[in-house]
Amino acid sequence: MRFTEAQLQRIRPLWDAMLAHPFLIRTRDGDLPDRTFANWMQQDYLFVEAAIPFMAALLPKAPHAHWEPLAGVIQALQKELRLFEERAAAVGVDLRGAPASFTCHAYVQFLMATAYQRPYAEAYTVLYAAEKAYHDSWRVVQQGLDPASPWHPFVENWAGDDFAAYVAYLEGELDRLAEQVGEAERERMADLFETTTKYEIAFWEMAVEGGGWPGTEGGSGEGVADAEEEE
Ligand code: MP5
Repeated sequence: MRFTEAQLQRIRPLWDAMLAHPFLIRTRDGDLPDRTFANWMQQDYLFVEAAIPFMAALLPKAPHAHWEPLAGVIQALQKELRLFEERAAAVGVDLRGAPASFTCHAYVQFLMATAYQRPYAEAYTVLYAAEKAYHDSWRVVQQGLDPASPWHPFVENWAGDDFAAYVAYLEGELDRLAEQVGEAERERMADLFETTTKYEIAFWEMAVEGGGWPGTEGGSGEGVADAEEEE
């Protein structure tokens, strides 16, 4: 069985829990408070910004055949930042209005540590898992979100055909890399696949619950903002 297929099968309950997260379901159903969505926008903007140095750190480890595709990803990330900025301006969200949440900070540190400390196949596993997670997650939102919603451009970005083709490409390459390594290395790749999925769940959770740090009061998530909005 292909590596990616085996991993998705192995962690199916975790993957399904991610896809059933209330952030996605409530966004799909048009019933998520705007403040909660804005919280995700602010944090994901910081995440996407940090994904650029992550990709750049992968380049020196990559086979030559991956240079052009990886450079293309960096360009796509720049375009994605413009999408956030355009949407934020349209709905009056200040993308620099909040510091990185504990979860965003931790996830970004995990990305960078993986890129710098781990072999290419392991770091590439994290890239694939994060991109596949976003593709599948936004496809859930796609199955119901009003096309007139201000959030629809995000659906088009991650659930659309171009992104699907990119994820399929990453999947094929990751399966090839996994065939070329030994069993111990494949196990480390499998571990990172699972850890990345857990970070993805934590990210949706943070968007809903707020971006507080241990030892500080709450955050700017639903727990705090909802009370005001829904009164
Ligand atoms: C992605 C993202 C997708 N934007 N945010 C998180 C928390 N996980 C995955 O990555 P990209 O680079 O925006 O396509």
